[in-house]
This record gives sequence, structure tokens and C-alpha cells, in this order.
Amino acid sequence: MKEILQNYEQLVHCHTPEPFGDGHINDTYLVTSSRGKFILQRVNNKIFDTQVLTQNLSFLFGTLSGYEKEHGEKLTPAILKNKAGDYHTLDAGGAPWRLMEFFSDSRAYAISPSEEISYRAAEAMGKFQLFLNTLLPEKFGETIPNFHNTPGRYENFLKTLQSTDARRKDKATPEMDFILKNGNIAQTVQQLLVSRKLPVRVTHNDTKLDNILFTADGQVLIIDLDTIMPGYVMFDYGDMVRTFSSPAKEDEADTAKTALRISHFEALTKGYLIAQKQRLTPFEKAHLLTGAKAIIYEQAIRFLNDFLLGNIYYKISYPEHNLVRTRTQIKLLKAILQQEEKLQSIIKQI
Ligand code: GN1
Ligand code: MG
Repeated sequence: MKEILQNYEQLVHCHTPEPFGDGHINDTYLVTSSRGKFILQRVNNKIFDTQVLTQNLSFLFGTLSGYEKEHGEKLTPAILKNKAGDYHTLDAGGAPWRLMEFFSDSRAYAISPSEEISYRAAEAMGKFQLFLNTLLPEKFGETIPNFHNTPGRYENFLKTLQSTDARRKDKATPEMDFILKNGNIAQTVQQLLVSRKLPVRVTHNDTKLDNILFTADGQVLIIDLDTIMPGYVMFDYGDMVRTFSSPAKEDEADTAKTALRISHFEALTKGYLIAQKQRLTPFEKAHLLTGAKAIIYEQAIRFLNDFLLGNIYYKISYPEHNLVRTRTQIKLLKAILQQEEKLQSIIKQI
């Protein structure tokens, strides 16, 4: 890490960086120097195609500040260039590091504390997508191929079932059954994508509430830009539904606590559509709820798959962590499936 620090003028005479935040994938630190506080992040090069990622982000940040000035609003913390003038610095192991602006007294939420927060977070994501929409999808590569390929995730899960030993599977029988019984969700996505009726746009792809920062001076900023790549807005909307609407954490062990708060669903949908209404095609709007079902189903598969494979992807704090996470996703998806008509009519009315 010392070698990385030397690449930044801002970090001459700094204290030892301290671990920061709750991300499941990258390593994030808070670093204090005589020039102030900064966020230092190591991108996980086992998970991301880092060459594509650094190119995507150079391109994005190249146009961002002009857009922010034009619209009089900041959208995301800036990445500070290194001494060589680059946004990322590679370490000896080939992992990119970056230094970013830090906002003191800012906060992100694992659970939305109010409808107002749900509304404002979704509105900020909607505005961020308006910026992303000025970028050409052809210019962006996939930092993780097939990231939101729900049918592909389902196929992977079927393969995992064949290779996993019985003892591990025994612990997850009801969850495996639920995924198998609801394979139609993956099929619907498959048909939708094959129909090519949804426009491909540059999207964020990891819109969980935790990736939206509320600053002390009232700004709402989007963070975690590593999965920005060509995609579909329904997944970005879907991951907001997944993470804003439950009153419990993604890894709440007491499944009774996970639920769908309709008032938050409504607030986030309003906030998102206020920013997006003029731009979404009627077909995209009609399929927002498809995106919510797909992303929650997909997330359940991803956690379960990781549990069955022995926890190789997500950071965990205890052996059954991914299984517990799977259960919250299933509970939430059940709640959506039970109230589908009502939810669809809320979207329609806005
Ligand atoms: C990961 O990096 P983080 O913690 O913001 C994951 C998302 C999942 C999320 C679940 C690159 O997001 O796809 O939805 O965990 N990111 C990647 O909490 O896989
Ligand atoms: Mg994050």
C-alpha cells in the first residue's frame, strides 16, 4: 500500500489508512493527510475485468465534470488523478487503486429510515442515469460479463447443484426448492431480452441503497461505479426496490423481520420516475416490476450459489452468512409476488 500512497501528491505525510465502509467486494480505506481526508480503494481484480473497468471510468470521468457544471449539480465523488495524471494506479499484483473525495459527516444506509430518504435516493439515481444516458453503450465494455444475466445465473445454479456435496445441500433444501420452482422468472427475462424490445443503455447495475451517499450539506451522491456498463434500466430500478423497501438488513437472520414496505416502494418509484419519466419508453416502464422480481430472484441465486460453492465471492462474517442472505431475498420476493397487481398499479399511476 505504501507504494500506492507515493503516487499521490495529496498523500505525502499521511497516517496509516483505516478500513472503511461495508462493501462486499472491494477494499476501502479512509486516509488522513496534511491535505485532508480521502477515500482510498483497491478494486478487486479477481472479480472485475480491470482493464475494461479503468477504461470505462476514464471515459466516464472525462465527460462527467462538464455535465455536472452544466447541470449545476454534483452526481458522484470525484476520483483524484495520480501524479501521472491517471484515475487509477496499478499495484504489483495488477489491482487498480484509486483515491477519491471524502465527505465528512456523510452517510449511506443499509436500511432506509424514511420514505423521504427512499424518494431522494431514487431521484438521485434517476438523475445519475440521465447522465449515463448521454454516454454511448458501444463505448463501454463489460466489467463483469453476464452480470445481470438472470437466466445465465439460473443455469450456473443448476450446474452448482450437480457438483455440490450432499451435506451442504441438506442445509439449503427449502431455498434450493424455491429457486427451482420459480425458474419462470428467469425464463421471462430470457424472452424479454431475446425480443430486443428493451433499449440497451449505460446503467449502474449496483444501485443498492448502501451505494447512495447523503452528505452533510444535503447532496445525494452515487458511489460504487465499477459495474457501470451496458444494461437495462429495469435492473437498476429493481435493485432499489430490493434494498429500499425492506425494514430489515440484507443479512437479517430473523426472516420475520424482512418485508415489503409499500410506502417505500411508492416513494422510491415516485422519486425515480420524477427524474426519468420523460425518457423511459412505455415498454421500459411496463417492465420495471419485471426488473424488481428478476433482480431479487437473481440475488437469491447468487447468494445461494456462493453458499453452495463454499463462499468464494461475497465477504462473509460466518459460514452460513450467504444462506441467511438468501433467505431475506426469498422472503422479499414472495412479498412482491403476492402483491404484484397492486405494485404494478402504483407504477402505472405515477
Ligand atoms: C455487491 O460491492 P457491493 O457491496 O456494493 C455486489 C452486488 C450485490 C451486492 C449485494 C460487483 O455490491 O452485485 O447486489 O453486493 N457487487 C458485485 O449486497 O458483485
Ligand atoms: Mg458498495
